[in-house]
Amino acid sequence: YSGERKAKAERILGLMDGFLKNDPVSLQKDILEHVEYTVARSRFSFDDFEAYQALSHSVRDRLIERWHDTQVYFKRKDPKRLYFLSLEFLMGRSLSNSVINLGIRDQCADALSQLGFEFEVLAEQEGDAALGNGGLARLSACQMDSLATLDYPAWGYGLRYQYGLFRQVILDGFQHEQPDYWLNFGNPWEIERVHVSYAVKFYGNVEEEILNGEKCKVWIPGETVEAVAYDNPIPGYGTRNTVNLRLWAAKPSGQHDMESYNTGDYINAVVNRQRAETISSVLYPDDRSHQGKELRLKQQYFFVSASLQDIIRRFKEAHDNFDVFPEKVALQLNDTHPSLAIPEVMRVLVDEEHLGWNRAWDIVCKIFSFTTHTVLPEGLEKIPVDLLESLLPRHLQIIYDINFNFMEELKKKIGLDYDRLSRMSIVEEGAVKNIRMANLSIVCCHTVDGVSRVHSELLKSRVFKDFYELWPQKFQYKTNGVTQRRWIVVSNPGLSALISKWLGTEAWIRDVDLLTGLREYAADADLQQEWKMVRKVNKMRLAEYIEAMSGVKVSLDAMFDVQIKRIHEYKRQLLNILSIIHRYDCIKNMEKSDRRKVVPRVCIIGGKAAPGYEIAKKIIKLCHAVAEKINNDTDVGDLLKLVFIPDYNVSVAELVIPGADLSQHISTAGHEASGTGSMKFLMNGCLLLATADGSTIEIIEEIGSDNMFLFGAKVHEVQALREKGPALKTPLQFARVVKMVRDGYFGFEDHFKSLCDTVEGGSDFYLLGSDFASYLEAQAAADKAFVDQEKWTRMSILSTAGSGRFSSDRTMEEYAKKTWGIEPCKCPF
Ligand code: 7GP
Repeated sequence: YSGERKAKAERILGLMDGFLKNDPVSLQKDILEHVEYTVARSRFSFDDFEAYQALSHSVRDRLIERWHDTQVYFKRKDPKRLYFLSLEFLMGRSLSNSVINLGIRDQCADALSQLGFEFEVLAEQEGDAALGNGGLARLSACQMDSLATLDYPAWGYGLRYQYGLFRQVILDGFQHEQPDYWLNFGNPWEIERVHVSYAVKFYGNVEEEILNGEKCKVWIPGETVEAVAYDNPIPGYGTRNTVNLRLWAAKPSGQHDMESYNTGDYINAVVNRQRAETISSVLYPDDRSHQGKELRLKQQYFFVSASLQDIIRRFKEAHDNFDVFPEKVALQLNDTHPSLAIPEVMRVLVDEEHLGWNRAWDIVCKIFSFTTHTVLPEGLEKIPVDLLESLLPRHLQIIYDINFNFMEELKKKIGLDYDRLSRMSIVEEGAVKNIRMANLSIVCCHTVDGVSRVHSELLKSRVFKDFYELWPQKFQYKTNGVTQRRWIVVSNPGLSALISKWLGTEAWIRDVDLLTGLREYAADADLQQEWKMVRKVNKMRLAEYIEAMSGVKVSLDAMFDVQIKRIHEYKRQLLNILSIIHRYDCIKNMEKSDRRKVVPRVCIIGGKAAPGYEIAKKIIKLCHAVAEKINNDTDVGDLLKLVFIPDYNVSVAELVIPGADLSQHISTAGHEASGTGSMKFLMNGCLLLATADGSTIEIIEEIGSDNMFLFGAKVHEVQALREKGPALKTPLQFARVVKMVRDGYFGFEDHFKSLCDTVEGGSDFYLLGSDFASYLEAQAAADKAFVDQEKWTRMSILSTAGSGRFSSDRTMEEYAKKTWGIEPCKCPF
């Protein structure tokens, strides 16, 4: 600064006490101030929740300081920025993660204990921010943590839903959904930006105008809604950099509809305006398909339009020529959900900035990249043309124009191969005409990423084969990763300390490849002893939770066997339950003397089913029915227990994963695009029971197949097995356990009939029957290994040691270099 501004800045600096201090006494003062002035309780009397609020505000103050410094620095340096557009972010809790990344965990704990509070107890007061469904959404959260830690100039953009993913309540074994009004008690981790708001338009019609002698299109919208920004600072670890996750909330527009006010119907006019807020009110709870819902489409456009207005405003503050846009902006589409950004950028550049179609198209082709997260055909979004025409008439025209040009170009390359042309067209003809959002994304993006190697192979050979043949250079993959900060340091502090002790450094928290250093101690008796101790403490914590949630007492000597993830037929929770029935059946039919050889198991299953997904809901009911029978059978006792953990979410995962001995990732090969739960278990030294699917194939390469329990058909075998259909051999044990369910051994036989029908009578699409025998063998191998605790512990240490490749730090570096072309921009203070 110079002149007057400089004098003002100096005066402000003179008034300041420097940055906020992080010693326990300063923290105590800050906490007490927030108790008095923010929470408005007396400093001399406040409870755990109020202490949590005051602590969070003290932490937030520190986040804001760093956030400001980072944003000012980015602005000054003006690097190419990454804008990560995602309709879902599954952040979970923020307190523990923030204090660890800020490096003030111990100071906070000290400060609190002197005030008579315990950090862990306060951390439990926080609810989850569950603004997403499953894998895709938690991946976005992990990636934000890595982007901040690696100093990348990145911004996340999404929607601030008022209701996150529904809460799962189990009544009589059935799933019921209840609203998650997570903002009830306020959210200290966000900053409302009342002045950062944009008008988002819908409906209306398109007119032609003559501007400077040229025809141009003008969209006359029929409805306007305001998007208001809420900023969520994301701190990096071991750096001052703190990036922003900006979430949009819908508010009634400031533009008044004078007509309705003047007609005297004041109340109705206000109520109508208020309806605008519904756009960001609720997250769609289905992670398979959301075909044809107007509100969903509105959500997509709302967040895309607001984000782009924000991005373009920031760009224009520093530049006046759009030709440098691709040097300053990378736009990442997290699946096709934000792909309306493509026609929106075209619309802004052509209709509002008057760049002309070709120049605008040239820019669009350089800025977008797209990652797909599924292989399921129902996961590929389609938008009915009718819907788009009424909601976004100008965007539909633009998509038609993009498609026309694409089809013309394609005809030149492949000739009049009409089948192929119609497969590749962005517009799907038929009884209902649709826009294929994946095709639109592939045509316009410079890179199409898969989330594991095998996923990418399937995209190239099946799902997007035609496109791969046309543009092989567009197709890449970056195997997913998760952040070790949350999934080891936050969730497993015991293991974290142990790793640092044996490696002699905490550097692995930023440089996770250092974990390989554990390999040389894998057989060390001292490490093994300490490793087992840490794991035992985690199991105790989990056992207490299980008892509190389900009333079932479990033995710590049993193998804790966990399958937690969304409930889907392809993820095969049913296969797991059927094998638990088999285990139960075997124990019941065993000589009493043989029972001594049985390895005791606690089978733990958790996950939500999409509200409209009937079969998935029946799987949950079956799990409860089987658990009821087994857990009340005193004859079986501790040899076998089955518990369903209700309302599975990020913070439950943080508790369960460190306490698991074995975890299951048993999707039918070729269906799990990547899988990221497996990586979290691996980092925590939990052994995997898995099929060779998604990223498991790459995990095998890192830790070796003898350190895990593999089974089942391979990706290339699945098709042939399916074609065999009813001729497929299934083992007798399989028929027996399915019959037990059918015959009402667990009650509710009418209810379970359609579930049994999905795996019998030639309709076993997910191949439970044909994989059953090898699944049981893998289960037996796991039992055998568990008996030899020395061997098991060695395998466990080697799992953690081999998990480095599955850090989202590695994934983000690959994206930065190969897809986005961005460089770190480290705030120097
Ligand atoms: C998931 C995939 O099912 C999972 O395999 C992958 O690990 C994860 O994304 C992260 O890439 N997909 C979703 O969660 C999802 O909603 C619909 O996909 C497009």
